[in-house]
Amino acid sequence: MKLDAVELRRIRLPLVSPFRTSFGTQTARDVLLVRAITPEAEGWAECVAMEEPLYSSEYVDAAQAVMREHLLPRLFALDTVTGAAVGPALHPVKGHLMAKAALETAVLDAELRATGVRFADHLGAVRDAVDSGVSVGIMDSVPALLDAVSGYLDAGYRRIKLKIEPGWDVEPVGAVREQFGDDLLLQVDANTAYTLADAPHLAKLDPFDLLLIEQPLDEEDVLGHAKLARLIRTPVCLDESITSARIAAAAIELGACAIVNIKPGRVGGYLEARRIHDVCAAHGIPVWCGGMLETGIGRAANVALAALPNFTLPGDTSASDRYFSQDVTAPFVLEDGRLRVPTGPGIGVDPLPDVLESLTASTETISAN
Ligand code: SMG
Ligand code: MG
Repeated sequence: MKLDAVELRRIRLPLVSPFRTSFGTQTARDVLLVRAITPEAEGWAECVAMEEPLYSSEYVDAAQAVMREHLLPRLFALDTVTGAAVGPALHPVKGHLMAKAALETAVLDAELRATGVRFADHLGAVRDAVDSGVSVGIMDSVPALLDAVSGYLDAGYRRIKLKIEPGWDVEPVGAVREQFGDDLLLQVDANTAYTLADAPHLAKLDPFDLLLIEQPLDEEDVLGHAKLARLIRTPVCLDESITSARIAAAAIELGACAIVNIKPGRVGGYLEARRIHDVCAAHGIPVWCGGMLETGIGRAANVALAALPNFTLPGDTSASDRYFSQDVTAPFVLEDGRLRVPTGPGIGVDPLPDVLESLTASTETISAN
């Protein structure tokens, strides 16, 4: 396949409600969509880099710049391009995993559409639908939180994840456990807000029988997570720290995580995400699919990944209306607390042209010659 051109399109979507984490509050998504144009087919992907470098060092303006200046020239230099060839071609460029992931996914989508293969089948999916969890932001009060959780449970979500930070942890988590009972699958995510010195405080979450605590410490503090894991009963899950299969293997050997959150954007693409899935499976470490407030484009690919065998915990694979009143594709909807894996070739969804146009802030097309 020859890569003729790539369109980089920025769209802006308001969120249905503000989403607050330990690192900031979001009210809208500024999304970079990538469209790979080849003679045989077009492929779509979504770059998960956020507007500001607060979740990780990447941010969307930088992702677009590195694609234009450093990544795309390397892809255009290839005589033929395939999804599998993208990673090796971009390897000399350090970092920028979210930008690389989006390019690999767009090329892979074009390739799979051209050959009539589903993304899910290419990855090795074993399920037609995946269990949906929901990530619940930090709220102004415990009653507001209980209200929000109650609404999500009524909608059918199979697992609740509460964002926590110092000052919003033991009390709200205890209140949710108390209100909704012991059967609720409940977990927390700190987005690096604590230090190892907080271990005695985090141990106060032990009685709530959480599925896991996600990324309590700094992304570079893998050893700290291993030490923390010996001081608390709640299983430690890593998100930000896991940027490759190699790091996943090291973190597991160190005892830094009992569970891994896999986000394809964070690790450089779905092919590396699958390698992490495989490394974890080989070590008996369950995984689940994270989320970056994706539109239907990114969500479709995530749902395909979440259908792999070792994704045994519900993911942050929520319905479109969790974040958006109008998605750019046909919306993903909960069916008995699950999302259905798309059935068409490639990622199996297409942007709705009118919606896409109405949300577009800018478009840039970069051609091979
Ligand atoms: O897509 O439902 C989603 C978001 C899930 O909490 C979520 N993501 O650390 O796991 C995480 C966060 C990162 C993004 S927060 C802006
Ligand atoms: Mg997280």
